[in-house]
Amino acid sequence: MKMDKVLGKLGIEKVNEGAATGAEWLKAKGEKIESFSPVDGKKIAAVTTVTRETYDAVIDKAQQAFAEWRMWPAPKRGEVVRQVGEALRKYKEPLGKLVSYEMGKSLQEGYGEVQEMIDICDYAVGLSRQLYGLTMHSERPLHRMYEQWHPLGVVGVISAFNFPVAVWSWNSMIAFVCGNTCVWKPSEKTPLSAIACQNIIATVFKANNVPEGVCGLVVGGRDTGEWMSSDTRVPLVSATGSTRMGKAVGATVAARLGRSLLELGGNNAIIVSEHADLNIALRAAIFGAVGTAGQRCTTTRRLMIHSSVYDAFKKKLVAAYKQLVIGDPLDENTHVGPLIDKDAVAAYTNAIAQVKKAGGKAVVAGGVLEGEGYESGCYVKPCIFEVQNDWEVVQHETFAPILYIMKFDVLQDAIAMQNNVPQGLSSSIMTLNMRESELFLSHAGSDCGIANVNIGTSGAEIGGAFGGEKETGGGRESGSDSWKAYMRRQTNTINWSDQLPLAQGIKFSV
Ligand code: UN1
Repeated sequence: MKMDKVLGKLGIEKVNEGAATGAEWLKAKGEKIESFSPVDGKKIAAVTTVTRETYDAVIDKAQQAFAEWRMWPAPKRGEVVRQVGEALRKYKEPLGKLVSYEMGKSLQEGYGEVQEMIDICDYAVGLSRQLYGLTMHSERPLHRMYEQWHPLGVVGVISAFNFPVAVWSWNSMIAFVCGNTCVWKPSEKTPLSAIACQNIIATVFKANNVPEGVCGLVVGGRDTGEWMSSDTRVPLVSATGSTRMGKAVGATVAARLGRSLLELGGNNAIIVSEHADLNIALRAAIFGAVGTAGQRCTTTRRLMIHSSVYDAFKKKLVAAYKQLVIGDPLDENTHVGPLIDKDAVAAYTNAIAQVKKAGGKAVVAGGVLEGEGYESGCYVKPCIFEVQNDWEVVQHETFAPILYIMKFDVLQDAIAMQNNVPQGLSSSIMTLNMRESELFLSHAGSDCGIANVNIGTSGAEIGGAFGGEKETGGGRESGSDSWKAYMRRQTNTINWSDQLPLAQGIKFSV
């Protein structure tokens, strides 16, 4: 594939300065970071990171722009976002290809990610006419009470490499219709996909005379994230990534009593009941475990299989894993692409060593692939181990295609096992038995933010609220009423009488 052509279509060859206030690119002066493709190990480009000075300039501009942008009627802001969705439809092919090449996910998933951006734009357009508040009855005569939702100001968005563009759009498109301005710090592992998005959105914003500063970009490392977290000019920081990162961001934002919206690690399980449709369970488990090479926060990491179907299901898994094609993600026949970089490969091999040390039995062995097509050193074999849930390594999220399987006899035990991890993002049960599925979905069931029946743990639609409990961070992004996190609620009481009665019947006269 001609990547130069793809980059050209996305305007990357012109601008890679790493800081934009909107359509305007600032001359960044920080260190250069190089973006290497895990697909073939080649350098795609070097991007200049921001210094504190450039970062401050972008935030200042975002603050100034907010004063104007918040006065645009929400449906007018929605109209601009509608046009962003149109532009993304136009650029779906090159942007999907760049995501696939820079991040390493399969081309289908690269396109799927851009589709997720288009979907959230459509959703945000409708939402721009539905930022509803409640009305209440006042206890005082001739008084009226209601609540309004107002924008917050500058929203900082910190995103991870694994969904280099979609997660930004979930946050930003909703934040925009709510009247906020956004400054995005993308993962330093995928800066080019971010620059491509900035170019696309800036063109649409410029054509609509959106004030410069509504959509900013700061490419940088951990220090940039720290500046954002401690910056009182940024009332909300929405961060997606590892639990370690989220704890640092959450603590720093909390120290200044700011707001954070955290979407962190998962340790997602599927329960395969004795009443499961095993063919559906198999497909869901495999896509969940090896899709995106195990690098989704919703990746299926654990399977609890009922003892009566355990051997049969294990056999099916082994047979299916043998069919997996591992290789160039831009080739449509490939199922599993590379991991993001060699550090991720080291984490994978390290986790396997720990599993083995703990006594885990390999059902499908792992290993790093070498030879033709695997020169980048980032390709690994998806593997399966029989383990126990309470092992340290099983309790942690390793961002790689390692699937842990366990046996159970009683559904309640499987639910307890599934809940007995520090994370609480996604979960599912495979069963055709209504009593089992209702138990799983009940308050005595899954403790996760997402609980599914007869579909896997990954691949959520944008219409629902996305996020989870415990070490997953508690935040909700995307659909349902997640928009409320990007706004501040104001309660208003209006007196249209000629008296001043006090609430609670208090008498006070002077
Ligand atoms: C993530 O991995 O950070 O549900 C997000 C899914 C995708 C989003 C994953 N829609 O798997």
